[in-house]
Amino acid sequence: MTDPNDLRAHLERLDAEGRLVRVTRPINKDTELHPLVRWQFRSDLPENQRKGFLFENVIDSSGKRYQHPVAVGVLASNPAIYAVGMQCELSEVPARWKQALSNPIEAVLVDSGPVHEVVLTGDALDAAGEGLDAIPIPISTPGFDNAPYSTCSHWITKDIDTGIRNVGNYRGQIKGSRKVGCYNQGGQHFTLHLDKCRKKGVPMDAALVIGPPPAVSYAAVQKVPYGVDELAVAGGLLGEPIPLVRCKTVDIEVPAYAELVIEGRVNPDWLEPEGPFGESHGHMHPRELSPFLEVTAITHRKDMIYLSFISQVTPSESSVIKKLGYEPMLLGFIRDSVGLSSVVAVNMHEPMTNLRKVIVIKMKNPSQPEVWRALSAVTTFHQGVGKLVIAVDADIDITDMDAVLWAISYRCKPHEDMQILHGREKGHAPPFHYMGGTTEERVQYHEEATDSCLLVNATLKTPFPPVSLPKQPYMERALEIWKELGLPEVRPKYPWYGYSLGQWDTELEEEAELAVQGKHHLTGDKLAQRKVKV
Ligand SMILES: Cc1cc2nc3c(=O)[nH]c(=O)nc-3n(C[C@H](O)[C@H](O)[C@H](O)COP(=O)(O)O)c2cc1C
Ligand SMILES: [Mn+2]
Repeated sequence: MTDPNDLRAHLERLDAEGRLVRVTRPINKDTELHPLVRWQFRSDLPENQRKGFLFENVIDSSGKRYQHPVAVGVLASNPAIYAVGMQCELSEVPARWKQALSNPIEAVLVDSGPVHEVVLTGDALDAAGEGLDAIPIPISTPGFDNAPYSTCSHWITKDIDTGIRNVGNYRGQIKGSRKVGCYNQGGQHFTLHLDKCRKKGVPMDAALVIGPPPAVSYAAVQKVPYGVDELAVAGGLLGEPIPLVRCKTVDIEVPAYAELVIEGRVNPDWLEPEGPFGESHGHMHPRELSPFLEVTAITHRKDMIYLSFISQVTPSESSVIKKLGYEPMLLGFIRDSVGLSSVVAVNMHEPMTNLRKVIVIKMKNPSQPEVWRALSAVTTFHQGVGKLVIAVDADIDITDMDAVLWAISYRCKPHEDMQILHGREKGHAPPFHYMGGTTEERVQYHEEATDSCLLVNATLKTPFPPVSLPKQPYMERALEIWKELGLPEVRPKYPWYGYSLGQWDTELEEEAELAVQGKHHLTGDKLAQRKVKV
């Protein structure tokens, strides 16, 4: 049973577009699988040539052969793959997000779905090599990670006071045939739900969903406000409701067309060490005390496809998947909530830094107080957002750090145009304390770490001379000749022609015009009239 919005329909679309690599030779999920996909992020392969991977013959270090294939990088190895998953053009993605957030569509309950084709409960979960051990969960960072971790695992829980659902993508450390650790960064909605259960003295029902319709995954990784059900946001992204079925052993509903669901309960009174695990801040995240799920059921499709994200050092699938929703949300916040329509675009810088640290905003004719308000607004969006925030004018290509550094170099005086704000949250980032030691020492990781941020106003404060490149028509004509000559194909890099920045006048304009007409002697004669004795 398939559905046009489910993961396997998406994989077919990727395949049809030549964006899926099927690997049929045996691949060791513990040592080979993620490193192989990693090469497309840690090499000079252009972004648009990255692919999704489907491993059809998965083994492990003990030589075990798994029945089920593993897909990695199929949701967001690059923006084009993300757009396939959203079932729209890449250019339509920001509007889809805007639409989904303002018009979420509630999920609907249905009687049955393929995710219940296989149901394992009770003793069946403990049989050797069955249960969690039958699922080919890869090791993301072989040599550093201490276990296989689920990475594309959407934890569904409910607020016990309101009944409102939350879907958050958090990793799961596979700790035994019936136990999955759950790591939460500060402020995650799963933690808020668990805190409520602890206060009431009740366990928390949870379901870990893997491989639902891609729209659900795109919603599960985005920070939407607390109390907004990410399944309704996913419905908004698709323009139709997500069908749900009731779990077999807990009071949770899950997407009927998911590949796999792990049901269970979290006892709010206990924590266990979890980690280390390779993180998107580009370092190994240390062991911390975290809650864990005690598994009560595993349900999946008969021919389940296991889905994994590739994260760690950015760029990665994790940064691509967040960037495409995060940027429209940050822009919407500054323009609509803060009310600054002079901000016209934002770039959350991705390579190495992950998305939250370095943010460039493009502003159209702002007043200087508007620039400072926009810069500080960025740093209030979410915890840890905006360590280096740079405002530039509308002529700067904010996706090109060379151009941004050009603006900083000439349009910004550090003693006047930079501000350091103190007392900011460090967010999801090192440094961490020593990872060994006793439990008490590890608890120190939870101390409130503070950081600061740097705001950089690199907008023009005064008219500047034009950019020193030939005017647009000359560059365009030259490009035609370039092509005529059969020279290698080039893609323009902005700025590729000169333009005025306010400091130019009609006399200089006329002189340049005379020059291109070969009449520069007229200018020479004119200037001779203005000679002065020194
Ligand atoms: C690949 C990937 C892995 C992630 N892993 C975690 C994780 O282990 N723990 C966590 O707290 N957030 C993790 N996140 C970030 C959360 O998915 C994100 O903050 C989301 O907004 C959480 O949902 P919530 O806002 O409902 O809590 C991950 C994101 C991605 C893309
Ligand atoms: Mn949430």
